[in-house]
Amino acid sequence: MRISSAEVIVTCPGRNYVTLKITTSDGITGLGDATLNGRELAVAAYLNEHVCPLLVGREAGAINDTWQYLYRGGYWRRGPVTMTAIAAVDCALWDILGKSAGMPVHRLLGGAARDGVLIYGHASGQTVDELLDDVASYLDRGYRAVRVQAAIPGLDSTYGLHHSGTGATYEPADARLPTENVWHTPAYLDFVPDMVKAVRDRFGYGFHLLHDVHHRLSPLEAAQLGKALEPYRMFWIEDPTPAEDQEAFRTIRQHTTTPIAVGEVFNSIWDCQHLITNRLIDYIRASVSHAGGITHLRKIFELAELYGVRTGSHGAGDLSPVSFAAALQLDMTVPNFGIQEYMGHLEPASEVFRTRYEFRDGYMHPGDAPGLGVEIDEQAAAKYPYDPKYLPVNRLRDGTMHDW
Ligand code: EZ4
Ligand code: CO
Repeated sequence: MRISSAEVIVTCPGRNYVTLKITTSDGITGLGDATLNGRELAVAAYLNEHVCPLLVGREAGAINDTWQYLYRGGYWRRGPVTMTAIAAVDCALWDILGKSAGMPVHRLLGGAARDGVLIYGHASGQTVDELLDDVASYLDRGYRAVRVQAAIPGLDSTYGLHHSGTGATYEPADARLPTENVWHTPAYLDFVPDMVKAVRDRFGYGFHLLHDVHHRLSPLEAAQLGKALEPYRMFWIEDPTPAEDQEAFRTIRQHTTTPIAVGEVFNSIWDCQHLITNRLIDYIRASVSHAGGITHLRKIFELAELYGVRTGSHGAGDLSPVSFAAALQLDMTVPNFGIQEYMGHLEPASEVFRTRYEFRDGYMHPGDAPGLGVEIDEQAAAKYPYDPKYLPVNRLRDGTMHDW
């Protein structure tokens, strides 16, 4: 079974998504998510210009060789654009293999190691009261794990909040040119422990509680936050510092027992080798679509297993339903699974992507459909043309650029 064509589909049903569709000589199609928020067309061009021509004629089942061919053969290794492109090819080939075998991908990976995938949802509010109402709605719907974010008093804007009143998940890439946010660490550190305390005071400890710091703190500030949150038994704090500096996590580690998750911006095992092998983190957040696909993410997860690090993959709305379906397939199989982020997708995404996964009692179930279990409606996709949008940027009050 050989690859007969590889096409890139760019569409904007609620937000921009880039999807790779590979077709074989037997007429089987496979999908891979190639979306890189704010840099979508770079990956589309990388695929169209430099990868799709290499795929035609290759054996579709040669997933390992194709991965190595694109990674080693490209000479210029790693990086988010390259690794997102390779990921899309990898996921599409797993999808094809599953469909040709008549099995969901998790069975090809050795079979399910659990009954379902624990997910966490995103609760938020412009005020703590609004956040509490949102947490209540997640718990009412059966969620067993909730991420909490609320507007920080004294700052004009805060990342990671739903758009007020719409009830829809937030879309961080919100403007034709990057929105400028202003950040002030003392305001944040003063607020977050009170916010988390309010959640535990109202709802107790019978569910997992998470919070995303979004790379804003220094290691010592992160250590202070972790200590302040210890009484509230967090499942994790996420991305406490920018993680290029892996050794910096030792400082956080030495000062707090609050678990640490990191890695949504990682694109290869080399980004987290030191963090994992030195046991500096508790959860690795790399995703199937930004870290080289199922083949490479499985390698990261297996390294993590050796060192007692569990998985907690990124699953924001800018990873398409194709990515989420692939994540669930892998999550089902790894022994050291921790949790999976599930932010959901803005409509009309469900018109373009037909998914089979189902939410029940706090868990997501990938279903038994062959392959990844997701299809694309190309006619629907064509109705929603690309709409360029950037992620915001962040400055301190004196104008200094800060991490967003
Ligand atoms: O900012 O996916 O945990 N989720 C997040 C996301 C990321 C976006 C970046 O494109 O931090 O909201
Ligand atoms: Co995050």
